[in-house]
Amino acid sequence: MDDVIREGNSVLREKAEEVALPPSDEDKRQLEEMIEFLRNSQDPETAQEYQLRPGVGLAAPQINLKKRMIAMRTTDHNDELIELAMFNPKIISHSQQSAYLEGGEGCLSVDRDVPGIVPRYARVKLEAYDLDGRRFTKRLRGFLAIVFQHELDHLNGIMFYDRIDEQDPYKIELPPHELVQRSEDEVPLA
Ligand code: NB4
Ligand code: NI
Repeated sequence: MDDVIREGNSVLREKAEEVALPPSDEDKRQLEEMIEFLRNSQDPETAQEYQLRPGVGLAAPQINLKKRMIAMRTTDHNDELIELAMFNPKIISHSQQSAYLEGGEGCLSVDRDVPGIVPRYARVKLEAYDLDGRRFTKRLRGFLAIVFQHELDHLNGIMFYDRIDEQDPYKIELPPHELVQRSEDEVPLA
């Protein structure tokens, strides 16, 4: 069950390939297995049995598949269970505003703590294809938006700690409206 590959495996640094649509039976089975993995990881019984760390998301490269597939399983702000299986997901628009998880991020492919702020978009609108190969769009915010961006990064070979500021891991970006503007008489003449 725990076939999650770890840091150091170059697959985690590669760009995953688009899945041909409609998805093959094998692609569908693999994506379903990713959802199943998350369910097992969140069930104390099976997690114990297979020695799984709990996960709310999984990207195909983490199980050594160079395919653009993402699974998510968590509750939303209304405590409603959200399970999402996506082929070829992408962000079609996003907020200017950023957000981050207060406790930082972890990764099932990283067996160590990496402290620091991982800046993400606060809200995203995504486009993807479901298990039946049907296109859909969805707006995400809060925790779900952050999980999605963590998984999308995996499809592009990006690890969460790539986004932590090396010099100042707890640096908080200023929101755009607080961007400091020079007064006009300070602007150098061309
Ligand atoms: C992906 C997440 C890391 C940060 C924050 C958190 C958990 C993961 C990695 C953003 C995305 C997996 C995929 C959790 C977890 C809170 C909600 C509901 C009930 C247990 C669950 C535990 F498990 N990260 N693990 N890490 N990854 N919260 N929760 N709880 O999921 O590496 O690329 O079930
Ligand atoms: Ni991860």
